[in-house]
Amino acid sequence: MTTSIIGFPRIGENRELKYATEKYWRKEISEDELQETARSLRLSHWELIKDAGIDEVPSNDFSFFDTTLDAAFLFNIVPESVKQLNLSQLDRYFALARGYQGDEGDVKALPMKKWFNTNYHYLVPQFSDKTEIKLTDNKIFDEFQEAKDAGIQTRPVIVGPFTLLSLSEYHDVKAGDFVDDLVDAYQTIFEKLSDQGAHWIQLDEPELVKDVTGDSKKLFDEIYSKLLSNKFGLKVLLQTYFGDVRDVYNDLTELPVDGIGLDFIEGRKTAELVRSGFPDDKILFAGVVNGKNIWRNHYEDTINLVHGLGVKNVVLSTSCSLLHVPFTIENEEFPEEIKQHFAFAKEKLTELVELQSILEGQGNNAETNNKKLFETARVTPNAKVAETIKNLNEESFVRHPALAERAKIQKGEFKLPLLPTTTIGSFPQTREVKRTRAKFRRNEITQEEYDKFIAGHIDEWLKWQEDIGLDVLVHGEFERNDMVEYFGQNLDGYLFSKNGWVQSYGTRGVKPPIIWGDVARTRPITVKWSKYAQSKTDKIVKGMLTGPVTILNWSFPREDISIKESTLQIALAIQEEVLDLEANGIRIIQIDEAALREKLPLRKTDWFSEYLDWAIPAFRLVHSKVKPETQIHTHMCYSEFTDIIPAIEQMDADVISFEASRSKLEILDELQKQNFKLQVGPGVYDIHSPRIPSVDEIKNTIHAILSKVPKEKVWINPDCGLKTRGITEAKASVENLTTAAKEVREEL
Ligand code: THG
Ligand code: ZN
Repeated sequence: MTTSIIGFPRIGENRELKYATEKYWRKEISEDELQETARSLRLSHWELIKDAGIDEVPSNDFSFFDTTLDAAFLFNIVPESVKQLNLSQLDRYFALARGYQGDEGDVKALPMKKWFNTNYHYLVPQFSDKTEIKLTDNKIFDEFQEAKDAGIQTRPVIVGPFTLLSLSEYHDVKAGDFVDDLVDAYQTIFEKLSDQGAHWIQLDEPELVKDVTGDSKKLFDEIYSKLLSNKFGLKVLLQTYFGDVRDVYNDLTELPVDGIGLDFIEGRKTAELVRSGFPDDKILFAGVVNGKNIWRNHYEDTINLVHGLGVKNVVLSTSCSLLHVPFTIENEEFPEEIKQHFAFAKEKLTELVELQSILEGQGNNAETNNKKLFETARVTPNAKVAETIKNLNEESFVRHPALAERAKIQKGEFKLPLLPTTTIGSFPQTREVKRTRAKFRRNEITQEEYDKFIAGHIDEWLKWQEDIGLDVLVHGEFERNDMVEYFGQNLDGYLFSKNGWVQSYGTRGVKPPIIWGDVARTRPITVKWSKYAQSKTDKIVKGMLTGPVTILNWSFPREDISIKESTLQIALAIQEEVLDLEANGIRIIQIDEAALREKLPLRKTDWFSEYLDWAIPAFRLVHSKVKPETQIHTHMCYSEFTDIIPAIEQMDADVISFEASRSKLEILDELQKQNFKLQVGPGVYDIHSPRIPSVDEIKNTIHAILSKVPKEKVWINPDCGLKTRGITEAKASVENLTTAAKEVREEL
């Protein structure tokens, strides 16, 4: 039995790649210096994997930004505007990733989307009638050679053709138009790698864990029957992850591939499928070590699982790329009793090797030590929380009176004008703001100094909001780092790593907190600053909270209790906060569910039973007890929720704001068609770009909204928080927004 992994984090133990890349963008280092950093990271990661005892090491899992973008770049799926930029190959690549504005022209970045059910984002390749598929890059070959020269035989990895075509966007063309050319290009890769001395290639096809039926199944069949007609002597590993392949399992086992990679962690049916029969002439790459969470593997369960499969050739592997977990636990400062329960990327390599030894009958110590970890209770349950959850009944999740009745009461209460204006919550997190928070954290300034700084910012921004005539104000969230980390730091049951960075997109990372035990609120979290802000103005200041589903989705969850149970615990904590805000005079409370859509199961059949049936009630629990006159807002990033509109309605908030400007307000048609009942604030401009929208542009957008949504239900706001924007553009944009709203209001 041997071991392998699907991919390794590429940013480096101390985010070396992030810092070098950002320096290169600021022109502080040369391309050669950046390439040298990249080369040394790749080499050290290959050596680390090999030295840990992993038998088969992947290559080309490295990327300067995103591996889907790498594939698009390799196959020449590049818009004409970018091809024409007279730049180096690397700078054209970065132009695709980040846009380009300069002497050579003005090019927008490719759109970015969530990578399946993760917090990682990929860039969406764009096909048009100008797209001509051919190999125009050498990265996959160069990296194979680089490893080979260092004495390491690797298995090059690339996004598979089915997933690549399925994730792309098409302009006046369709995926089927490109199958032949794309298959030719993949075969050329096979041939070249084979010539270079490669034995294997790994084609990542996570798209296969979705519903693969109808046209999608046809596309898959067409691609693979052509692609595998000649492998040029290479062995092909067809790698899937993030679920099971129930729709195509029987097809896969009959394909002339040499290895099939399956996910035994998220794939609920994987074991059952494999037990139904797996061919002796193929190798099962069994994803038994969780690539997405940070808990130690339960060896006994894993060994029993592998034994029970009855498969002849097994390679032990991870459930997905280790990209989704931090680099190593070694640099963390948790006490040993806590640390021993965690395995980050590097530690997962050791787990695979130990599992291999145990399966070969030699892992006595490892087996005993692992057993101990699971023998005794890790945490003491919080009896009070358990009792509260036990006593929840249907009524606990229902707010009274019903939406329409509340709307009437709130109308009388707030006396807001038509098209009320507001913002999503955060204002620019300038270097000064971040630095001051850091100083406070390191005890370099006193609580009084820090409070004075935050209060000063709130005062300043409240005054600006009043001056430009916004209707519902916010305090600006200057005291918060990340919208999840901040709440975690104020809840019982959470742990925080010092260096547990996970790539979110490009050079940007997040540090997901760890849910260690039962979650409970121990003290007010946001009350102080919301109350302060409200005391400073006669206008209404919105309270700002993160919802339970988003807090859970952006944390590393427990594996000893269900996600539903943890979410209910978080919901109760946030419920206390909501009621505390209300008791302290906050009359509008926004509960963000930015990540609600993200963890929607990849298969439609699982949407309700596996997710929405508990996620939506968890949200309702948070606000079910507020007074009729308290208005509940929610906000969602990414407007791809046309297919779950009834579920969104069931969240039973009074107002929802969402990103709409980039999706060209398509969602409004759906809202109209489905007679959506909530008041809505479809973002009227894109905050992800520094560009300032003009008054006329915003007025046009407002008119477009009013043609679909009754004017009594419309709110006017940007499409997301302003924390990543500079002060100048943030202010100018929101000023134009209020002017536009006022002008349209006068027309009505
Ligand atoms: N929080 C969390 N997850 C998220 C977002 C978030 N996922 C989706 C979306 N927002 C991703 N967007 C970002 C935007 C900015 C950053 C990260 C993810 C970012 N990161 C800094 C970096 O990598 O330099 C972190 C700097 C720091 O805190 O020291 O700017 O909002 N959980
Ligand atoms: Zn948002």
